[in-house]
Amino acid sequence: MKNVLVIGSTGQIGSELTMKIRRMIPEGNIVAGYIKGAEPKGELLESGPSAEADVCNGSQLLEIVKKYDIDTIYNLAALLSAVAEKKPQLAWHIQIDGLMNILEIARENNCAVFTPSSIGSFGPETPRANTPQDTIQRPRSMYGCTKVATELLSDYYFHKYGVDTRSVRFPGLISNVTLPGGGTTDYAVEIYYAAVRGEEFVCPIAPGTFMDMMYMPDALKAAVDIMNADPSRLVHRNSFNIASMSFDPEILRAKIEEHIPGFKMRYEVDPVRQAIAESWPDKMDDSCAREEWDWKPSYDLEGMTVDMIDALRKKLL
Ligand code: AKB
Repeated sequence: MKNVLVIGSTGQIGSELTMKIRRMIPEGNIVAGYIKGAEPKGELLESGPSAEADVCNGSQLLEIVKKYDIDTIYNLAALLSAVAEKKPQLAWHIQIDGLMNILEIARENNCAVFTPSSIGSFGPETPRANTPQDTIQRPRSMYGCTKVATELLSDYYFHKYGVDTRSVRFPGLISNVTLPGGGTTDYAVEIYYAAVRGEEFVCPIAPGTFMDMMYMPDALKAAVDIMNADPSRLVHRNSFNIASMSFDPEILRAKIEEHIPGFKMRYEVDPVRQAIAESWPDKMDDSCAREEWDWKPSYDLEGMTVDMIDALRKKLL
């Protein structure tokens, strides 16, 4: 990995991943790819090259790959689960037609490709506890359908054409730089913003609904480590279960209240998000990632909560 294109560089993951890779490879061309209306600003704009990179525009992507001699593409363009239920055709177009554009460019230009999958690739028939690496994947959401297709297409390009595709199944990601937009797990980010602002939080997910979650620094480490992993050790490719913590809204509320006494939360359950959440694993088994590329998270719920509150106090107050 030397010259990298991050597609979706201004999103929740991209804004932090681009900066991390720029710090890791200061001599490389680390291009912040964006779409119109979501242009990079501030440090992201000033610390390296940026370019309009719409996944649905193959010739635009090809031009960037040639101009910057790109060898690795992080494809972070996606509509998240709740939004994808409102715009299923658009979600398919971005997530699958866009992926095909990227994989074809990667095949012709010898690029490695990371396209994240998600806990959303599982469905109601999947075992919810210690969800195995290789198991039933029959999601009922459009987001899930695109994530299963992403895993299959990425493996197809590896087996048929030798394209170096690798990825992970991200849990819900909690971060303090860029807000997520339109996901089922967004509540676990928004709750911290409300708590630090001293506001009551209205939770769209019902008590007792457990989902896998992860703090952004661990997610970024996974995204980098999987692409740097020794390929001879990889039995799997698309995509690895990775896990670090699992909680329901009550456990999260109680943990935040330990640090912000008096924090209040009430429930207004969103039926679309709740149905999706109930079809997702409680906790994935990530032993294959641990064995094949030494995956190990650093943050638990306590460590993340301390860091989130500290970062948000500096940002918001
Ligand atoms: C979502 O909630 O849609 C995403 C995800 C878990 O993939 N955060």
